[in-house]
Amino acid sequence: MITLYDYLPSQNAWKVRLLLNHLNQPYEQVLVAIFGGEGQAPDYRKVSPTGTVPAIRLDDGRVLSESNAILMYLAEGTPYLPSDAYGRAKVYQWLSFEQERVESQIGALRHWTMTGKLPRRPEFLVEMKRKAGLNALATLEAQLSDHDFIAGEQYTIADMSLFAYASRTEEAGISLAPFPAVRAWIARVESQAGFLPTMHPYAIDPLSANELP
Ligand SMILES: N[C@@H](CCC(=O)N[C@@H](CS)C(=O)NCC(=O)O)C(=O)O
Repeated sequence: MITLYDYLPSQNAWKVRLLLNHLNQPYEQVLVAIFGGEGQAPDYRKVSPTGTVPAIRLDDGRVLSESNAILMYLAEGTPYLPSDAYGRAKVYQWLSFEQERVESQIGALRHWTMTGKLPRRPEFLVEMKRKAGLNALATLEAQLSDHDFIAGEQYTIADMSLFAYASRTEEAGISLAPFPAVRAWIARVESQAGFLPTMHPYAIDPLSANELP
């Protein structure tokens, strides 16, 4: 059975929980107190070089980190990752977009907003992230106006990855009202068999008010 190194409010980790749920694959969960410094412990850095969650350990002891790399690995041979080179590359295109334009912008804003750190951040930085988040949503809106799912007509790990933060923009202080195609896509993703509705607020972790080590 695989082990998932997890932190419940992490939407990066939720992506992996979602795919495991779709695949009906059992796993052992090990919680990592990232705000308590456990991510930076030398033993955990051997599992995840950056000290972040999610990470997985396979039955044979091999480890893998970075949410999208884990999705690629676990989706291999399933309907959630195309088998042809172009289809896979298209999924990878949107996974790269997710990391650069969504996770690191909307994800950061959501973290700062939900844990009360926003007022401690420089105003220009918050404004940059908000603008970048809105630009990312406009890109998604254009793509989803022509396609049911982000990489084409098939629900893939690109949708799972993007959903993690693009569906939580209100928690980052960004309204989805101007993005009807994104809202319709959110409803389509939520209606997929095996969708995982449970997500956790940072408030469940009293340590989350701390800065990350
Ligand atoms: N690019 C990474 C980002 C992972 C990440 O930043 N995870 C956060 C939780 S959402 C974390 O573990 N942060 C702890 C830290 O940065 O020390 C991924 O997609 O997995």
